[in-house]
Amino acid sequence: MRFTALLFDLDGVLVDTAKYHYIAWKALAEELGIPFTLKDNERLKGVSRQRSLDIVLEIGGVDKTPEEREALCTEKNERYLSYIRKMEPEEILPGVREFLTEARRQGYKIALGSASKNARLILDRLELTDLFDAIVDGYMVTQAKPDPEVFALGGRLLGAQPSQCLVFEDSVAGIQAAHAGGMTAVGIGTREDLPEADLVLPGFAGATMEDIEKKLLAISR
Ligand code: B16
Ligand code: MG
Repeated sequence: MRFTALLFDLDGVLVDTAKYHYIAWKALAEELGIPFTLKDNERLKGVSRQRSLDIVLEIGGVDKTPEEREALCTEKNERYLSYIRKMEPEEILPGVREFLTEARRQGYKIALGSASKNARLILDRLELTDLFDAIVDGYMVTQAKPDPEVFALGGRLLGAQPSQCLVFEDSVAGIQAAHAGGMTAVGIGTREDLPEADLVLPGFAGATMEDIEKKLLAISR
């Protein structure tokens, strides 16, 4: 076993919260008279709440004071939370629970590495919290991906060296963060979207760590 620690991004890897972020940002953008599309929403993935608001305001060419920005972030988050509080375990992406359960059984340590300040609430709603040895969320880091901070802290909390850490990520910035931290990155999505990933999987349905380790070993030879 080359890897001892598995680090998971949340949105887009374990669950699709992007759709709730989209509904909440779109409602806010509409109030401000800013057009906001699903394509625009792609730019917010993996990005912090404050930076997401900056992007929305940039799209509309709208300027706001720091106080107004703070209030808008709060408003967006309240709307987002109204959906998150109603999430059900059925919303976990296919194969994720089985993959985490089996990896734990095999002795891998597991951490979350998310930019979201709502990460703990989401894991609780999905009844996934008990499967994690460590949780790093948006409250615990100051630098956003592609800075490696979120994964470096996760690896440390699991007692693993970077070379022993395998990161699962759906965003380009997240893959770059893993690499900047000296870790190996599995992209969840398509090779076209994640060209820098060491390996790409469409999702966790049918995935096993044996298979992933074997494929990564073959590539590194
Ligand atoms: P919150 P991840 C990220 O989660 C989302 O992809 C991103 O769209 C969001 O703005 C960010 O969390 C902050 O979320 O407003 O809940 O603090 O992909 O890093 O798990
Ligand atoms: Mg993500």
